[in-house]
Amino acid sequence: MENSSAPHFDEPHGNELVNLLVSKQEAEDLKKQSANFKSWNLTPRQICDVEMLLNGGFSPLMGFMGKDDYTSVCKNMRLKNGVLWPIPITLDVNAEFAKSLNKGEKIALRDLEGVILAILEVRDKWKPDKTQEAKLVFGAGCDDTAHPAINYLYNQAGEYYVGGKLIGLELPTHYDFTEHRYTPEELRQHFKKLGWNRIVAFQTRNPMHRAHVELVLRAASQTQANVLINPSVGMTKPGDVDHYTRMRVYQEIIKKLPKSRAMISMLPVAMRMGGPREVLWHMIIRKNYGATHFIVGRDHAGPGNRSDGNPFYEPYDAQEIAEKYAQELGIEVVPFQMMVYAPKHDAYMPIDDITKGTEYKSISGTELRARLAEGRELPEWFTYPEVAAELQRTYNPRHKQGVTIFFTGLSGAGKSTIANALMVKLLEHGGRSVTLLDGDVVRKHLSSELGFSKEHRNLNINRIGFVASEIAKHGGIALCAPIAPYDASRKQARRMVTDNGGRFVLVHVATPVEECEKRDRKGLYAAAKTGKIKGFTGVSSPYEEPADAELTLDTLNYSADKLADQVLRYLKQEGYLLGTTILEE
Ligand code: PPS
Repeated sequence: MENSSAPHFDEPHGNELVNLLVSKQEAEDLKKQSANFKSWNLTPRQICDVEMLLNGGFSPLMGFMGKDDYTSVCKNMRLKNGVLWPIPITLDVNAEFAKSLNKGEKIALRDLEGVILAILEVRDKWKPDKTQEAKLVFGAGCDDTAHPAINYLYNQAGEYYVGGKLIGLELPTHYDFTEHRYTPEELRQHFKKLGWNRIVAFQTRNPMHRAHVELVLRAASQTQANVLINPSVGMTKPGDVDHYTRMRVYQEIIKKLPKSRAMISMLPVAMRMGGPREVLWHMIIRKNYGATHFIVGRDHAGPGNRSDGNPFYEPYDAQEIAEKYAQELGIEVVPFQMMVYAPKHDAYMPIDDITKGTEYKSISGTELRARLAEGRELPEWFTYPEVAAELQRTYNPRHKQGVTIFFTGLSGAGKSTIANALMVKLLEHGGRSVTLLDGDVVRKHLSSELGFSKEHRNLNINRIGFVASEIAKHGGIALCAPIAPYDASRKQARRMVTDNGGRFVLVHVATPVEECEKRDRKGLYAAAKTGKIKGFTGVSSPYEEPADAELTLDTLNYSADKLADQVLRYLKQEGYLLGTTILEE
């Protein structure tokens, strides 16, 4: 999508699209000029926002919100000019960067490879009241980081926001499923070419199954519209099925819909899982992409449950608000209840159409994931064999999944000895590739320049976490045996591994410091006591006992051999190993 004129935008929620991209020539010139600009390296979420701003998916926004729009959106769900807009679109940066900026200054916004996607003309910078934002935008449970957007706000977003207009140089490059990627303008043109003027869009962040096919078929027939399968593929809820797998699933699903009445277009949006507010945002976006109708099912864009087990939003909150604002937004809502399978009729139907006493079935996302992890079949009534096969290709059963076994404990606690014994037992067992990342060995090869300050120790654990996460991602077992004295860095390593699709097992080798001192196999405690070694863990540097260990090992009463068996038994119990050669005691 290219435009030779300056950015423009027309009436709010009309049919006009903002186009922030300048011509190729202008982009080249600006790139040269930008050598003198400060640079901001965009986060993955910010890259999604920039793409949606540049391609007009966020019309009528012209850039990242300034303080006045932001405040008004948080409080009233409207931009300061009164246009309905429910979600703040802000550029969060760290304090140091924010402080270096002056009003009117231009900054280069770069993607992960350093490519300049856009220039931002700084209009505003401010320190937001995050508590207030969470409360106003995400509602009840606004201090609960189980909500992905609240977690992002408190734990990932920078302290400051920078607002200003964007000048688009180029859209982020995508190499995957390119035949299913359209800008709003391109999709509108495509609909025109197909002669479609009634289009019902279906938003999804999950694989689709028989229930969803029934739902879109009903929606299409009710509205006499063609179907747009419009999956969010930017960022969704952590732990969701990756978009590559989902796209392969949608390509199977589209074959189940009447030929030439349905198509797939990927939406590069970063979801916030904001339930009622998010549904309005989705409607604005779909209108921009040319849809005339929008399916809103049960718990639309719901983040799941709060830490106390109660839902963040009620299942039909989003439907209610969608219907309330549909007219203003200029897109019709097609509400749907949850679809369930009625064996008696061998059909899917809305749950309210099931007569009392009639049996019905459904499989929740959690149960689906559990079935896949255990390598169990997905029933025919639930999904198509082609879809099941795609999911099984991605979701290895547990005995094929990557695992990190992360030993932590004081120097001399016995971590390396137990980890070594475990490695040998795993190799004897067979069927798994095993890598040992021992504390001393890592320090020799991976972290040779690091010392033992808190900062260096955390960096060391970060590196171990990174390598372990790569091993786990490729289905291997990583055994790590550093001291890892700080809870936060152990948690960070856990996150790195699990975010990469691996499993993480924390094993606390809980030998008391007095015992380690008594054993003192390397003579380090003696040196630490005399002050020869400074900042020694357990003597002159802290060790934070883990409260989140999956296993705690008692080296006072059991040998390394027995303790390695204990870990092995745990791995078998949890399904990470098939069969075992260890005899039960
Ligand atoms: S950390 O804190 O996790 O980064 O430590 P780690 O990489 O496991 O390194 C621990 C090994 O380094 C030796 N050593 C020290 N340990 C603790 N504190 C200080 N100041 C220190 N200086 C050297 C020690 O041999 C540790 O090995 P293990 O196998 O744990 O005894």
